Amino acid sequence: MSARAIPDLRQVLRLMVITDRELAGDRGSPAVVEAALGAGATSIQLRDKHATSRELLETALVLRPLVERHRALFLVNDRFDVALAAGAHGVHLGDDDMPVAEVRRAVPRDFIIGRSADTEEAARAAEQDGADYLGVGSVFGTRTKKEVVGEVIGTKQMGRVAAAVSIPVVGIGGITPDNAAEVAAAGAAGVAVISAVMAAPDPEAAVRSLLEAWERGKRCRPSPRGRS
Ligand code: TZP
Ligand code: MG
Repeated sequence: MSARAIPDLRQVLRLMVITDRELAGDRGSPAVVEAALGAGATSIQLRDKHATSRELLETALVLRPLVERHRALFLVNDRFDVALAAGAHGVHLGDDDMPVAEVRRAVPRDFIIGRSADTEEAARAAEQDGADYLGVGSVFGTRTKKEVVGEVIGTKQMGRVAAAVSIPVVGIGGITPDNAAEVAAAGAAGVAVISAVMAAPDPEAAVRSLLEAWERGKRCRPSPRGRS
């Protein structure tokens, strides 16, 4: 059985919290996720580069009912097979994962596929292959993903990527309550964060601050197509 369909993808992409087992520490990812959802996080992406397939599935099965209770979006990083087995709404794929077009052929029609892209060319290709949204970054410097240290694209480039496609774009990398407004103003449909919530001493307060910043930034954005 898969999770209930998501009526408006753009709306639920506003604030994506990506899990990190180490940063959650003794609290555990499910407790931090629960707090984040309670404060209004709109999407949860399960990401654990060290988990076995079985561990990833077990965690996904713990998180799914929490996410569903809050009518949020539930995605699994890297592994569409685990996402399907857990009844998640979709998967987030990067350069090392199965190609979007292959996954699109293997999943039900309403299964959501996200793809990382940091150039207009990569973004257009992902859209053509069937991606439903893009994760674009690293917008700011981050210490959470080792490979991207030094590969910061900034909000201008993120905005150019967003303008190159018609699917929604989520900014990722180094996003905090202090800079989330800038990401909203640059044309993203949402922000994706790891450390800003998973490492926060008070994840609920962090989510509330991110959402406030988001709304502030959105008001500064020219919206020719009337998108929110
Ligand atoms: N992809 C691009 S940057 C990044 C990922 C997974 C890490 C984001 O983590 P943080 O802590 O929100 O900067
Ligand atoms: Mg990946």
